[in-house]
Amino acid sequence: MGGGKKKGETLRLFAALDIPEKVRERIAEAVSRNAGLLPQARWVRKENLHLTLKFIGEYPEEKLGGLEEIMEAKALNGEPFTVALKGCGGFPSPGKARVIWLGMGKGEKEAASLAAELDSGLSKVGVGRETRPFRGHLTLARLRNPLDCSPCLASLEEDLAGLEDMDFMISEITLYRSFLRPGGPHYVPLRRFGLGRECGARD
Ligand code: 2AM
Repeated sequence: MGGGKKKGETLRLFAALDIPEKVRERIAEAVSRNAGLLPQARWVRKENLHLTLKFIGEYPEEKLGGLEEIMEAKALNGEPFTVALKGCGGFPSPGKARVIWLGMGKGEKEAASLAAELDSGLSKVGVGRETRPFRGHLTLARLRNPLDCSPCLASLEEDLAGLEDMDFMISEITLYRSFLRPGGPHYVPLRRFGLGRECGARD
């Protein structure tokens, strides 16, 4: 953790829920079997798979302490919950998708409530409010141009049918720094905040 911060710079940040390694592996296997159905897509690398709660965007490094305080308080107010990933879809629609995603069969209500708390809390330290309703999802791939992804979605969904049974506990929120690189984004965890308990670890 740490993310190589320098004084006076802005950091591209987001808050997310991490998923266990065995779930990532299961998803990555299905993606490798199905990616050929959609060669135009940029598939998210295994280590980058996450559930976004709040995209913060560029944020001044010197104000990071205040932002972390709010995240800590919101996490402390929450409690651990179970998540199960289920179903595939496309944003804005499967027929004209720019994003391919995995949905939440369990835990979406809790994730939505955390996202709303972060959205209102972080607005007090200069973070823009979310205008769209929260849709709990894990992005699998992005497309530069909208495309009919229905056949790929059907195949992925069949391949990932057992994923719902691999449910897992979420016990913390992670603050990530994102580095946009030509080969794809690189995400660095800056700090984790325990849900309902104090455990914010930092380098
Ligand atoms: P997504 O999963 O819906 O693509 C890091 O970029 C994370 O922040 C991504 O997972 C992305 O969500 C989310 N995010 C939300 N709004 C964003 C924006 N305007 N630009 C980049 N990422 C955004």
